[in-house]
Formats: sequence, structure tokens, C-alpha cells
Amino acid sequence: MEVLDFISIGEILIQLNSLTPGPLRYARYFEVHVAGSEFNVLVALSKLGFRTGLITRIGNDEFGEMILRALRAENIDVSCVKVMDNAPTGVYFIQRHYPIPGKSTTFYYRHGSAASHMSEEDIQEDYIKNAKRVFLTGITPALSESCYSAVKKLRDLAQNLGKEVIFDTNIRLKLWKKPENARTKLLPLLQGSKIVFTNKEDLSILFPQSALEDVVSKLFQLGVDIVVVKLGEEGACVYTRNGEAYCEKAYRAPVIEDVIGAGDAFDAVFITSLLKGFSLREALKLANIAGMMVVTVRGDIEAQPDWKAIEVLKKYYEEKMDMLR
Ligand code: KDG
Repeated sequence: MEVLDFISIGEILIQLNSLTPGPLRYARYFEVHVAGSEFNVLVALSKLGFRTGLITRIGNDEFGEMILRALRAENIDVSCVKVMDNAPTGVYFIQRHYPIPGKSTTFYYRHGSAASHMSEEDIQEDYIKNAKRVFLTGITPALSESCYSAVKKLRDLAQNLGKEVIFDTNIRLKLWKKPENARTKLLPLLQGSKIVFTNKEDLSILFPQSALEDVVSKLFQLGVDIVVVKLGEEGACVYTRNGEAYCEKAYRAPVIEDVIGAGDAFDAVFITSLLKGFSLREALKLANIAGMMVVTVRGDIEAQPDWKAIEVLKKYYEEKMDMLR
């Protein structure tokens, strides 16, 4: 079995992205994409040169076929992808620029989907032994009780085997229903993560009415080494257990098509930059650039940069040099 640099567990969805901005009740044309937070991160990591694998389930349907093709095309290991006969592949719609211009809203049609049936059965110890790091998000544990148990088993096994766990809180209230459900289920899962990616909204759910400094130190008490707070168009900040703290401003996107998926590219490029030996500050800058790229197109994975693109972008945004000709 090939050694994998990163594995994850999560639902891949068919994304129907409205071609026109505004409320979906007026939308007539939709563009089809393949997306899902953990998948997006693995696609980005795979473009950046890592070997990756995803644990998931898809329906035995045309959309499941589309997803399998996307996984193979993006060079993601599919040995832990199960095809289910009696549950469909999940779908979601994206409404753009309404009600908040520049922002997108998601509408899920995924309840009872194949991926929501994942359970502890999907977690094979050998697969984890064979992986270097595990990337998790707060989305999969929100899909169902059995998905929560699967994520917990994967995290526990990974930590017992001494693998690094990286966690993005990615709270989706449409899935959790109540903020307290997210809080009680997610906080224990964050324990011992090497890096936690989060944002202001998620932190206000996980640690209500707490100041940022307190929240960060609470995460350190949970054994987290690095906390990254993503601030969207404001940029991002990083805090480390040994007292380093930096913030970097975001880059302004020349156009905003659809902001969904930007945070996933951010995570992948931040992780990659650290593994390549860049400073925390530099990693924040490059991750901000990657996030900015993704908002310029519809679809989550299409504009994720590979390292060659990152170098071109770095020259352009930091030295104002256009290396395209
Ligand atoms: O991070 C992008 C995801 O939010 C999007 O692709 C859909 O996975 C998704 C979800 O559960 O919201």
C-alpha cells in the first residue's frame, strides 16, 4: 500500500452553482461542480504535490460516478470510497451575492445521503497506519451520529498511532441545528490537534462570550499547538503555544464570483508552506493568496493553485512583478 501524506473523511457533494447572482427562485441555469470541504482540501494538497486519500461513501448513481471520476482525476486514493446501493449522492445549491453582495449561501439536499451513513466500519486501522497526517473538519461529525463516531474513531486511532491531526472547525449550523450541539460534540474532538483552523463565527459558538485571547489559551489547554483564525476579506491571524502571534491582511480579489471553498485552499496552502519551511507569517500570506484565488471562480477546486501558481502569485502580489510573459 502506498504511503499517504494526508487522509481525511468527509462527504463529497454535487454542487449546483447558480450562473446568475441573486435569489435562487429566479435562477434558471446552474453549473455543476464537485465539492465538499475535506475533498477540497485534499484536492489542493494533491495539486501541491502530496499523496492523499479520502474515506467516504457515494451513491450508486450518476453523481457518484462523477465524484469517482473527480477523485481519480485529482489523484486522490479511492480505496476507502464505498458505493452504496440504497442511498443517494448528496447535492447542494449555491446562491450568490444575495442577500449579502459578495457572499454566497448554501442550500443542502443531503439528508440521508450515502455519506451520512458512514460509521466506525469505514475506519480501517491499516489505512491510518499508512498515512502521515489526518485532516478533519467539523462538517463530517455533524452529518449523523454514526458519522460522528467514525470521525471520533479516526481521530483516536490517529492520535494513538502518533499521527498529526489537523482540524478545521468549519461549523455548519444548518447541519448541527443548534449551536450547543456543535459545541458539545466538537470541543472534545479538537483535543490534541496540531493545528486548529477556525474563524470568529465558529469561536463564538464554541466559546460563547469569550475574548479572543481567552479562547486561544483555552485551545492551547486542549493540547492544540497552532491556532489559525481566518477572517475572510480581513485576512487571518496565527497564534502558537510558545507565544508567537501574527496577523496578515487579505489580498483584494479583482472579481468575486463565489467565496465558497476559499477557506479550504487557505488551509492546504498554510499547511504546505509550513511543511516547506516557510515562516508562520509567510504561510499566512501565501494562504491568503490561495483563498483569494478561489473566490474569483465558481466551484471550489478549479482555481486552487499548485505551487508553481503560488510562486507566480507571490511575485505578483509581493513584488508587483507579472511573470506570465
Ligand atoms: O468549504 C466549502 C464547503 O462548505 C462546501 O464545499 C460544501 O462541504 C460543504 C459543506 O458541507 O458545507
